[in-house]
Amino acid sequence: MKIERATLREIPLRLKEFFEISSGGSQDRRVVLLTLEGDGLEGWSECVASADPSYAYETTDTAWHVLTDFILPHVVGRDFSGPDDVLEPVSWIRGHGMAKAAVEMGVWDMAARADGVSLSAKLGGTRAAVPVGVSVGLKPDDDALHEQVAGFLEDGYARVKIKIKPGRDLEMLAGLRERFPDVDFMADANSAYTLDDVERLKEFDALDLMMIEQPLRYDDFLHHARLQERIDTAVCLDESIKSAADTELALELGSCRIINIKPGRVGGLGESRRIHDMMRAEGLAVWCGGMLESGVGRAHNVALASLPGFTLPGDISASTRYWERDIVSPEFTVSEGKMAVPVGPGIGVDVDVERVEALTTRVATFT
Ligand code: OSB
Ligand code: MG
Repeated sequence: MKIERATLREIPLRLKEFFEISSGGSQDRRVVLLTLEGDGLEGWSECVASADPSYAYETTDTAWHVLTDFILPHVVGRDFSGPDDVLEPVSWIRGHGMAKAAVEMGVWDMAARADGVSLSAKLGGTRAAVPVGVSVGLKPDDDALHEQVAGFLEDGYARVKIKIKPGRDLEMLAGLRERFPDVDFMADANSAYTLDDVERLKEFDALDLMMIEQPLRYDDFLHHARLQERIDTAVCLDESIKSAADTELALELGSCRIINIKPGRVGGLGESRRIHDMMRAEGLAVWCGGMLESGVGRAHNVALASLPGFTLPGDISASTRYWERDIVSPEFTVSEGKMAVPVGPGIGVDVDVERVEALTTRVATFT
């Protein structure tokens, strides 16, 4: 294969609602889209970096810089065999997994189209529809939270993830549990706690949560292991896991029982699949996280989530949960807790290229 042309674009997309987590928040997403062309094929992907470095060190601007100054100049025009080796010329670049993942994922789309199969099939997906949940941001008060949760349950989501932080945790979750006794809830702290909070975190055990996601520091494996020893609720790691090697460390130490896999965070779909395989071999569950993607990133996520080990509902919500209007058609929908996996070639949805071009605030092209 060869990438003859790469086009990187940034478009602004406004979420329907401000999305707040313990480490920050956003409403105006700066979406970076990559289009690859070669061998008469096209590949689309999205770089999931956020505008600010509150979730990860990468940002829209660092990703743009690393993609345009270091990655794309080294991969465009070179021969490679597929997604597994396209990034070989830039293996010397440390970190910047979200920037790298954009290229790797675009090549997965190209490779699937080359075979005339869906991205799901190309990855080894086994399911036509995947269970999906929704992630609920921090709300100023319980009334607003209960109202939003009730609405999402009406929409049919299979589980509801609640963002928490000190001051908005135990009592808030207990109120939800009382009002919705049978709902599958989980909590995501985005690193808002320390091991000193273990007594409080232990009290979460009474709430019958599916898991608690990333309670401690974004780079801490040891304390997560100490915490998991002391609480019954399963610890799920998000921010901490940036590679299969991190997964090995977490498994060795017992830092978690569940992993939220985001292909951008771990450097691509190939690494996502390796993490999936490692967890599956241990009999542990994974699920696909989200980064408030447009329909392009969502298409990659839903294809990944069709692999057999993604047994827990992902943060893969309907297009209408995020946007007034998505940039792909058909838009992604949820019915009875599931999202259909596109069956067309590659990502299986059409990008509204005209609208994307009209929205583009900056563009870089490589030939
Ligand atoms: O921690 O999973 C997270 C969004 C941005 C950054 C981090 C996270 C999230 C979400 C949203 O929870 C998931 C989604 O895309 O719906
Ligand atoms: Mg998370």
